[in-house]
Amino acid sequence: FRDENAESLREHAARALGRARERSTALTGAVDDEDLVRQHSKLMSPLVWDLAHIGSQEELWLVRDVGGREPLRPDIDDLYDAFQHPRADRPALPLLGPAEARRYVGEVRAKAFEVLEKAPLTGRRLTEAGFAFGMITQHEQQHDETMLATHQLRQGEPVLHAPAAPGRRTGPLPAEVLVPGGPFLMGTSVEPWALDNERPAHEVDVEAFFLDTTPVTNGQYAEFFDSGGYDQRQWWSDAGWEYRTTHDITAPRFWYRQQDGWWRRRFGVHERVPAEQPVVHVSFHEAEAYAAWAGKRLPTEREWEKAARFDPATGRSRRYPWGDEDPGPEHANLGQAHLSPAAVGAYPAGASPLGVHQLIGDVWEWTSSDFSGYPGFAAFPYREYSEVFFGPEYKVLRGGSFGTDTAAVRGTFRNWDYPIRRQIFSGFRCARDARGV
Ligand code: AVJ
Ligand code: FE
Repeated sequence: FRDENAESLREHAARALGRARERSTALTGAVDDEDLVRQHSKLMSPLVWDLAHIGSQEELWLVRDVGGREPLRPDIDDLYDAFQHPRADRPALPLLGPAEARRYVGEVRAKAFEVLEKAPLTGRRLTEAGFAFGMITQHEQQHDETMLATHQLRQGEPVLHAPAAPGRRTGPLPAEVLVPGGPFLMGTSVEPWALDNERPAHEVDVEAFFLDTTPVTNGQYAEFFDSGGYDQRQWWSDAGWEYRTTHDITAPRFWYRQQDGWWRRRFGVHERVPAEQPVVHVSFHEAEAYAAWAGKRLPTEREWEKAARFDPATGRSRRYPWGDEDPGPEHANLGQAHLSPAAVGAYPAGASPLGVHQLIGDVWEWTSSDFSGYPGFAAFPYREYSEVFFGPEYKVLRGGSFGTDTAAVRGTFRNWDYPIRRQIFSGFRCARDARGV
């Protein structure tokens, strides 16, 4: 992929698009048609909406804008415009049925491949290095992760299957790592498929800080619960306490208490909560309360990225904690290879030079930062991708989850959501100041 040769760029884009479509097909093929049109939660779209929306965006951004082709279905643009219809209202729309939606996405994909064969892939930023194809791949993979979250909310027997996530492959790890102070290069101007909000690269100064070696585990989180953390006002922000009390938030989403301890429902399987896996399905507010209880805080986004990318030997920012190499199965728990986070210590080959583990994969990590544009930000190709979300309502999450594809995460990648959300695959790790150390 780093090879600039147009044929290899084309092949890379075609493979990435193909992999995304296999995943969309599997996620929508795992349930019957009735299940596809049903709304499993007010927070989510019916799966059949996500599927046709994937096709609709591909038609708008790739087939029409980049390819200059005639519209296939201009009559349905509005139905699949996420800004026109909130998720809760989507089941009532005159949506394409499952068979029509499948036919539609197939027709759009055939046109997209025609465009791919002819696109110059150099020169204009939309086609350069196959950016538009990269953007469409990432968009589909992001909706695949959203569909995976819908599967998690769905009631009923398990329909998705994957090998169990690996266990620990290290001895005991130190609780924290000291990240040295000083400037580093945040964001990127060169990563070919980086989205507008990751750009441009810019130098930021970060004071020395301690970062947890691994994400906070279920076992650690249960101690917060056991010590009464959910009932103790002092650990919670005003907004967090308001949320905690009005929505009766008493444990991570999908956890329930049995006489012998905590259990959870995970893609239809009922199991004891595994103590060594990172906690998942917690809101920003719960993460923040845990950190306060632990005498720590959440990392800022720049701290997180410095820990993930800074190489102290060279002072350079790298693409991933382990270096510049694309993620392999030895580096990180990504791509729905497993249907849960892996135990802490399961990916020593993915650790950073400073010894921080599992920054990429397993769980999205809440940071304390609001979502905003970097200095010199330029919306591309549309304001609706990132810019309209900038502001204090959204918090940034980093690093990707077990449900994030390798094409849709890197050291610079930024996700965002409301601080109350926890149907996403969200966890966290803690930080603390090292001033005076
Ligand atoms: C980056 C995950 C917040 O799903 O709302 C999908 C990605 N943007 N379609 C989302 C996205 C447009 C976005 N997140
Ligand atoms: Fe979308």
